[in-house]
Amino acid sequence: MKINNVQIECIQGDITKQQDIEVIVNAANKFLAPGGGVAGAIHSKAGPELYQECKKYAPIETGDAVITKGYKLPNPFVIHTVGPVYQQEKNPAEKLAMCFKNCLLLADSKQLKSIAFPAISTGIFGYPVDEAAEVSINAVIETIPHLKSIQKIRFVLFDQQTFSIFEKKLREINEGKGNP
Ligand code: AR6
Repeated sequence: MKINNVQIECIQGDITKQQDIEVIVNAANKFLAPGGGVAGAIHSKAGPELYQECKKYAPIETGDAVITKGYKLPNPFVIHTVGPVYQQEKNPAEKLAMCFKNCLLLADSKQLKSIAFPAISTGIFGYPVDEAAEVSINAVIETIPHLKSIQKIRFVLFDQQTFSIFEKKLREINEGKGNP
């Protein structure tokens, strides 16, 4: 799908293996500590220097985003954002949308051209995938008109089910916009 010349795509895969992307997004915790899921995979591949840098910026609030180097990852940069814990947040959709918006604006402010997101909050933080897909894709689409540098936005979905839900949602939204 293309909006204002920005490509949005969904693939099934591992966020730590996106060779052609300048910045990957980490579904972090407030302390920017390694943890499990995406954060565990990113920190173990990047090496211990990543957490050393993260400590300087922690703690951060839900919906906020900070950027670090990528160290041993194939990507020069990582943006860390904290998604909402679905059962604990009063307005999880608003917070999840903030994550996407803040990550995109931060990457854009660093003149980066490509960014990859995981399905933030849909693992340990318990956000239902169907709802998260709708909120996440719409947040990306709404932010695109504010971007100057970003040309490619990729959702990297780990398992087949999450991938199919995101792919279906992206297709529905695209068709709803009158695109073939
Ligand atoms: N690449 C892409 N997606 C992945 C990968 C991977 N390597 N590994 C898991 N996923 P989660 P959250 C998927 O739990 O819900 C951490 O401990 C996973 O299947 O990583 O935002 C942090 O430190 C799911 O669909 O993130 C926080 O404490 C999605 O990525 C907490 O978990 C998000 O799962 C954050 O929880």
